[in-house]
Amino acid sequence: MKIILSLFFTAFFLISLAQKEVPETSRSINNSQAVFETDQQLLKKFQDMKFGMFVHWGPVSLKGTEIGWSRGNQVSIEEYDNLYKQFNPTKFNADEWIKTLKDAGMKYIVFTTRHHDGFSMWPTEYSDYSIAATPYKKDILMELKKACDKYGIMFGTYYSICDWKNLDYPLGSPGGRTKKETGNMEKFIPFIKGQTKELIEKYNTKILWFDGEWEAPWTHEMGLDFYQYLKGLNQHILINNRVDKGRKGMEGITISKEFAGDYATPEQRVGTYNVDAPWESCITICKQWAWKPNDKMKSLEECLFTLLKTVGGGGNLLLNVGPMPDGRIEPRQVERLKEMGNWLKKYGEAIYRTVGGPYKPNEWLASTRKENNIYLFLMDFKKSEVRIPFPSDVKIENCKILGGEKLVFKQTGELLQFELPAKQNELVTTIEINIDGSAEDIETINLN
Ligand code: H79
Repeated sequence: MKIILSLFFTAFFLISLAQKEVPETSRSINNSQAVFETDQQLLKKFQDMKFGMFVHWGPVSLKGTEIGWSRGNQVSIEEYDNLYKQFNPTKFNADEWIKTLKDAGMKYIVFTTRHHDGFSMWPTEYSDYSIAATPYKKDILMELKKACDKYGIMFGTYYSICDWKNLDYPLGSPGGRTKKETGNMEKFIPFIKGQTKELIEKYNTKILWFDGEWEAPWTHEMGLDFYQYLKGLNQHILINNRVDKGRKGMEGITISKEFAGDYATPEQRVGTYNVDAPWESCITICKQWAWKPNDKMKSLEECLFTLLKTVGGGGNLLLNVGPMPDGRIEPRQVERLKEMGNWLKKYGEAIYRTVGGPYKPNEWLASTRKENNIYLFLMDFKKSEVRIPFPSDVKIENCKILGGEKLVFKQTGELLQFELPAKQNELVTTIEINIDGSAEDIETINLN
């Protein structure tokens, strides 16, 4: 019996070796000479873009429930894991998506290549549970990548570290609350390294947006090692802070030297003002990440104010859409995005390539600055007179409605006052203040 068993295990071992060769994984942090740092030029380019599209998509859109989280919850595991057999988004058109994105004034995309449910949205050599096994078959990811190149859009990929389906990953559905006997991180890590290598080398992804790092099987050491491995493949990519364990909850705007990650990722909220370290808020246009029929959609006002408060606070906004099972982005969402784009066409000079502040955003005011200009965004502002603190040692040369009329202003001590023209029929009144000197040198100003 013992002999039979050992023969069986040897055979099993040989078979697993014969499977896809996995990339070298043993680069240890402790004795590694290589310490890879953020590509500052790329980071600057990223921060200048301000506005991107997050896309959460997969076979789960057929059910209209939440991606990953509904597995073993609203949808049984058995049903969830078989949805791919019906996933056939015949109306998917990468060109149309990227045109929609561009018309929205967005400059980059982050697309879910593999969420917590473990389904790969590209034909990967490391798993059979992928887009290649659907009736659709086609490489959605490559089509998106090509459309991004055509329209000058930065291409980025979301990738979940946790995988509640994969037997090598120790936790399972629902929501990582069950344990798998077969869990083995030493087998799992080569799998995620192999997959992300494909994203870097075959799809030339510029952003790796990790998630699912909060679960216990993933450690700080693994995060550091993974970050170094990826930067070793290509130093000119950005990796969010969820590659490591440094995120403190959903706020998490800090990045530190201790933890790996090029920028911070507050989720479903505008990050707290920080113009010294890079961050990006990811926020859904409706309520769910993945498509849900008749999901409550945010108003233009809400979308626009969210963008202004985010950019005014020093961050980027990654606004999420969940495409439908037929491959289209929902028309009402496309319409909302177009409205954002129309506003940005008019006022984009006060958004792109700016720095947040000097005012810490509040409910009615956000601000940005560039060279010798300060831009103020008055949101839902009902009064005709603006009175705000302003440094007395900074000389104002000019004050006007952006793209419009000049305003008469009064600067007394630490106070700036000006009257607004009678009729303000835009959601936002955008003011441009020219100063004598660099606006970026002004200290942060707190509003009451
Ligand atoms: O991919 C998106 C989410 O699935 C993932 N991160 C973003 C980018 C995410 N990770 N953690 N969370 C979301 C927070 C978890 C929130 C939950 Fe829920 C509350 C899980 C279950 C209840 C949100 C609401 C998800 C399902 C219902």
